[in-house]
Amino acid sequence: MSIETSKVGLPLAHDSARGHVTGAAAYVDDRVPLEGQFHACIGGSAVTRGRVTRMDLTRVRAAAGVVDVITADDIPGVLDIGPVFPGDPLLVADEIEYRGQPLFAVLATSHELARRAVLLADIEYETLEPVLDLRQAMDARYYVRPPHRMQRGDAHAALEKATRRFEGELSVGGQEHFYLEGQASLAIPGEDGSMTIYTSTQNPTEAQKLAAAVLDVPMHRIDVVTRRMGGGFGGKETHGSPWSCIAALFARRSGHPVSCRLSRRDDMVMTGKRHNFLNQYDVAHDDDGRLEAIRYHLAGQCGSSPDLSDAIVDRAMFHCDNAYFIPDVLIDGLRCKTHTVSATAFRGFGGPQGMIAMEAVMDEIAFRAGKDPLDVRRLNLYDTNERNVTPYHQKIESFSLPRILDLLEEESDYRARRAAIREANASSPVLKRGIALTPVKFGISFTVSHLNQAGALVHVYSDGSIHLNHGGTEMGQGLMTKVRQVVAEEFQVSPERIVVSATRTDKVPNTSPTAASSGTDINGMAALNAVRTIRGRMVDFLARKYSVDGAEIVFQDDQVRVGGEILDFSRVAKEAWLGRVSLSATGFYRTPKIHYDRESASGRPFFYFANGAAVSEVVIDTLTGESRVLRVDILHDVGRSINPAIDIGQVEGGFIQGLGWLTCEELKWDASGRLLTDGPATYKIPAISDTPPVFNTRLLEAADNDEETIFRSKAVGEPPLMLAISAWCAIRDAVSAVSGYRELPVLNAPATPEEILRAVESIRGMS
Ligand code: MTE
Ligand code: QUE
Ligand code: MOS
Repeated sequence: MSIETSKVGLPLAHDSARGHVTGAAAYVDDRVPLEGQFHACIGGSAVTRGRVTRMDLTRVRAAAGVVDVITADDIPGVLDIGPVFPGDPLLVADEIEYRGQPLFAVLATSHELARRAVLLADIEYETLEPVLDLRQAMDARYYVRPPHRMQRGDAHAALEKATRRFEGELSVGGQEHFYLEGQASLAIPGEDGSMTIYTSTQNPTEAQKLAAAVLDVPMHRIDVVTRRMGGGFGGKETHGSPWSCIAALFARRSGHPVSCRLSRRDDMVMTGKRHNFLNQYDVAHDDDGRLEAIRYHLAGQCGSSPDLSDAIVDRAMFHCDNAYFIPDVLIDGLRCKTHTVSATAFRGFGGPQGMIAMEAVMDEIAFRAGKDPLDVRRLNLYDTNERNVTPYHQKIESFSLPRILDLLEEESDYRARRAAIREANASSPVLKRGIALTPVKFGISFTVSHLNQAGALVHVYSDGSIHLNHGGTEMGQGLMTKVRQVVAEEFQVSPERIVVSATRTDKVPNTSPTAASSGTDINGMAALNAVRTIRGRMVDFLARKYSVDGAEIVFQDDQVRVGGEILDFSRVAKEAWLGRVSLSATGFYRTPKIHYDRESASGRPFFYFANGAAVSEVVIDTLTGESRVLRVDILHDVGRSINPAIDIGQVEGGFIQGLGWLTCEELKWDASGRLLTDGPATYKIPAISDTPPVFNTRLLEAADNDEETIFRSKAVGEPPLMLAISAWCAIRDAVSAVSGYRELPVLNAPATPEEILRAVESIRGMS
């Protein structure tokens, strides 16, 4: 493969980039309303925990424009749409478990009229005492799922005989997805009980399966179509399905097309967020700052139902080592139940919540050992020889972090800047600066093995144009662009020749959610597999027709060289068609090498690891608690990048989203369980002005993947979010400066101005 003809590695623009900025890229709710289209709106509970004793919907039914009203009794099929375990009734039939939980749904001639009608419900409740606090749930052992343990060695014994030992606790906040496009679905009834559902989901197969279950029809009656989402971030993995099910139900009952899109407030109240965690650790280390043992307690607040919490708390447990070898380790993961909306997937899937605990531990060890935190991090880093076994017994076989840390330390001028900051802080009483360099090691693969599969469908038309379809969904991350480059590469044609169409369950069935950063890895491989089938047929055909050896047939520059002749790719397509060669193929991929036994918590859950590191420099105002990020340097390993422009976009976007999680985004519920932060006025996501004024993002050069991934690239979607932990560590470093570095304060996440001020006050005067 010559460099000139390589399609992978090109910084192509996102294939909807123009559409995104001009508005031509259509989202579900942008469709021109169909003739007779109705609109659904959901009525939620006004109490946090309890039961309905009387529900009078007479006034709702009589309201202007109302066509239909349904409750749990009107669901013909399955009521509980919990994705893995039960616990998620589509409409409450029994106990109410959180404020805003859907009780009934209204169908009206317009969105506005449906919303107005919902307000007219007359409902009486019997209330029960809710559990709202994570610590309270933890103490009461109130769980949505049983605890789970991982261990290697004997942490208890190692801790007992340790000379240097400390305990600590870190509270880590949740996060609202705040996708620009909220949850939206449109169900269009067809012939013979069939239904087509256009929906903003990361998981079309799940939407199909659940609509079928709720309507009590086989899956083949439901087609789900997803062209793109205006952001998903994990919030549309399972939490898009209730709304497509409601739309499908009403569409079935009315025979009309039905749109169900949530208002921003309903979206924030009724759909799940990132799990907040309470992390406790008991740590032993030696005089040099080398870890000896850790005992972790990681408690995730799961809300009212299991949803994906088993896998999410597992992923927190899988990442509480981050990049460091722990000789003896014991990890308990708790899935605590509270009467709040069920927490769900969010970029990193529990990984960030586990990883930040380890980075807090690293800083504390450095503080106690009197060393630069970077030296302690390096000292504890995994290697590929002996200090290479994770708490789940997977060996680190290949590790780019030592090289990344060397390069980044040098390029960011870390040492000199740390010294300069210390010096400057000594003479700056109000403003204090801080700096931190933190690594990320993130396991790639769904830890639930069966999800690591993908399918694709490729057609070559007789004019040489190519149609590509696969099971992954586009949420802005550039998946379609990258898989298109894969197909272009394998056919050696220009990407413009290829069109990627909407993800559809009737084209590629039984797909996994687009999640775990594996979209390109698995769908790219499935597409490659399909292309190889078609290419193989073309080669066989040309070899016969032109009496040449297959080895003499070369695809290059939108052409095919057949012995001495050069044919245009479109001519080959046409000749193959005339020769009655099938130019359509499915492709399939299953990730190799992975296995995991959850019972013994050991195996090789991850095909490989994605790595990166960041240096953040911050300044805090010790009188107001405000913070700013002044400079960020990132070096991230995406293996051999398929599209460096898109990958850099993912790294920058992920970092900023992580920065929001750790600094300004704070979810607040009142004492009765009502979400107070239910709109942009009260929930603060990072603004463009929060972009660090110096923001150097680079992909690791000469990077590779030792595993046979798609063109040796590495997944990029989630890992960069955790690079923002460097900013949180830098803020903690800045607070420490208030005590002349004699104290290292507890700093909970998010480090909002209030929390920073609290931490400052806690150590002020201790110098
Ligand atoms: N990038 C954009 N622009 N929008 C998104 O919703 N989701 C993230 C990440 N990057 C997201 C994104 C999450 S949570 C995941 S798991 C991956 O993209 C999914 O896509 P991939 O597997 O194709 O990387
Ligand atoms: C990472 C992920 C997911 C995961 C495991 C990971 C994920 C997801 C599931 C999951 C688990 C069990 C199920 C299911 C999905 O696991 O996104 O339907 O039955 O949905 O390590 O991102
Ligand atoms: Mo991403 S949290 O795996 O959708």
